[in-house]
Amino acid sequence: MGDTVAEIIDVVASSAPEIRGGLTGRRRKADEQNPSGETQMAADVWADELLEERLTAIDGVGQFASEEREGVIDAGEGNYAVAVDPLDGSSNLKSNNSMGTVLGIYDAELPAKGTEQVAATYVLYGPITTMVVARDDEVTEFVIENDGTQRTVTEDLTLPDEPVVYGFGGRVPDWTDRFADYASEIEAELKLRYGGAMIGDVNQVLTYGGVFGYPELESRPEGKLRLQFEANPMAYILDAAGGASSNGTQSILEAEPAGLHERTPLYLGNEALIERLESTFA
Ligand code: AHM
Ligand code: MG
Repeated sequence: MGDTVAEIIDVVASSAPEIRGGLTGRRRKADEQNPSGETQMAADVWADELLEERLTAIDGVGQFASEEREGVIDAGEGNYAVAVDPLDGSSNLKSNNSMGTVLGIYDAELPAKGTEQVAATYVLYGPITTMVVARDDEVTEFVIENDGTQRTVTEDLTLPDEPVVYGFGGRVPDWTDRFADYASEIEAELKLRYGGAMIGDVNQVLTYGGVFGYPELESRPEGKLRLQFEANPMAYILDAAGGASSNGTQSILEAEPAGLHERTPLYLGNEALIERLESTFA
């Protein structure tokens, strides 16, 4: 049997230049909403269809699920399930800022706990296209060339010990008191870097050390980001890079999923900063 996980990662890498290339003409809104009730961009729908077609064609893939579609697609006999956010941060298309593609590979039927992942990856469409892959507790960063070739830039990527940056989502008046308490401590210590796309914002934390949060909100205690498609893969990557994740009370990877499109507050970064968040919340 071939290496299905490697095949999945290769498909994401080889599709990245095409996804990026197709953004130009797809900055308009689509007429649809995704299952989370958000207006889709034409690029969201297109990237979703492209990845669905290619990933379900892999023999070892049994299930495909995406932030942009309601149910789980049955892809045949394969053992692995893939959960995708085809274009994370697509609201940044209008202002031409960074965005990404996120994917978790689960050795279980979806929805599944984060610990069921065997690998996770994200592509960052920044000034250059990079891809970060976590597998077997090791994180590697690649540059993806225009022809889809992967060139390794950092092997065994780990979070710097000394944290430097932070980025928190949501409107400040909508933050809960306990999150505002934590944020005011962090603001006094670290430097704000926030771009409004989780992939870009977490990639800065992975590069410089620090903390990212899309927190619980007064108006929405469950936060914004989705457990299966966004939180679990990013938590898996940060964990493999020596960092930590939390939903406020426990590791994201240990959270039991209640549904495919379930949202969760998400905090990621250096272990000490995540521990501090949990003790502020306790
Ligand atoms: P998306 O997957 O529909 O693009 O939504 C997720 C994005 C994240 O990238 C980002 O952290 C968050 O939404 C920002 O939300 P907001 O624009 O509400 O601050
Ligand atoms: Mg997203």
